[in-house]
Amino acid sequence: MAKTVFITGITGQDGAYLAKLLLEKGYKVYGGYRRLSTPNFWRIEELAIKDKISLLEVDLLDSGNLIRTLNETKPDEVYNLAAQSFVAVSFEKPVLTGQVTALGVTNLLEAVRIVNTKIKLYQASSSEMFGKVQEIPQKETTPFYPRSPYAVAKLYGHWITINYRESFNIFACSGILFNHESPLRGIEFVTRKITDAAVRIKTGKQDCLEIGNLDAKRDWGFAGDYVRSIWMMLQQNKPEDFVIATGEAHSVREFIEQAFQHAGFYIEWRGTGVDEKGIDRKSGKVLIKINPKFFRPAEVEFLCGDSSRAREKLGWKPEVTFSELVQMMVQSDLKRMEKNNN
Ligand code: NAP
Ligand code: G4F
Repeated sequence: MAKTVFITGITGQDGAYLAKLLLEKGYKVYGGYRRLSTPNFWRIEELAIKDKISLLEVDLLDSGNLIRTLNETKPDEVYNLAAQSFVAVSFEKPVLTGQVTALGVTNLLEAVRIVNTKIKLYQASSSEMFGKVQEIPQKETTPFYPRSPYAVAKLYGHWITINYRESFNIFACSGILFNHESPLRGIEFVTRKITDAAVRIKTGKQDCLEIGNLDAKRDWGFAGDYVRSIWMMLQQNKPEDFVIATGEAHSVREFIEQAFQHAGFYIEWRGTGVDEKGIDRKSGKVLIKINPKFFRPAEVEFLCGDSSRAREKLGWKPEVTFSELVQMMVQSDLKRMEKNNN
């Protein structure tokens, strides 16, 4: 019989890709979205799956709402992808971030405990929990050192998931996913901000890109590859947590250079610190400027993961390389620009 799944955060990047994967596998998919005055379905529309998903208004902050949802949908698997997921905003809205990203997980675990402890649950943990890294590369046994209210909230979500697994024998596990991007990435995250700007500058719709810390390094993978690992984790015989990463770190600076190259610009860097600028070699125009407003009160300078456990036990590996990812995102933004002309 076809399995049933309930995904929180269906309107987000991972929710859209995971729903597509599970529909292809024959699942009946319920997707939870929070109430907004204008629903935010552009990702599942872009993947042409909106009509195949049963959409439900569900908020992680409302425990009764979650209990009723599980009672009505009777899922075999629940994927908790919903969160206040933007690190920068978590410094401005630390309480909201804690309520959604930390306590929201307990609300959902409680719903599973009350409705049916046979439901398998996936929790979206994050490499941000490694923060000020204690070991290079980071793996499942690396000590955590969170550097933002977001990361602290995710760490709570991580440990409460382990606690419900150990206390109530619930099949609950976490994926500690390193940064993963795609054409469906939110515009506020640095990669999509860069690819969108490269295309806008190319088409004369923007003058330059204002950016924060150029030298932060991340282990960037493709979201389509990462949601495969998420599904694989819930198909195991016993619940276990896994690091998911490519094992390569690249700087924001490198991401800019490659993205702008795909848009036809060769960036040369001049100056230092906040006065550093990225200049188009051909025209001499300043295309990149530093704006300290994008610096974080506490920064995560470097993340690079070791996903050996997932590669051995799940048989997972990433398929899209860093260069392919950058190219894919620029091309998709170019296409969008041509289609919408905005
Ligand atoms: P995303 O695009 O920002 O999506 C987050 C989702 O959470 C959106 O659907 C959002 O709804 C929903 N949401 C926010 N508050 C909610 C609430 N109170 N109740 C119900 N839904 C709520 O994030 P993503 O990149 O897909 O990431 C998925 C999950 O993985 C997140 O938990 C994130 O923290 C975690 N993660 C992401 C990465 C990454 O690199 N992408 C890495 C590690 C972990 P709206 O559309 O209405 O805002
Ligand atoms: O793209 P970012 O905002 O992603 P960040 O903070 O690494 O968080 C993302 O990945 C986490 C996994 O490690 C997820 F858990 C989380 O939900 C989210 O998906 O920033 C990446 C880096 C940072 O060091 C930031 O300071 O880029 C730097 N950066 C430099 N200039 C910028 C900018 N980030 C943004 N968003 N905007 C800038 O202008």
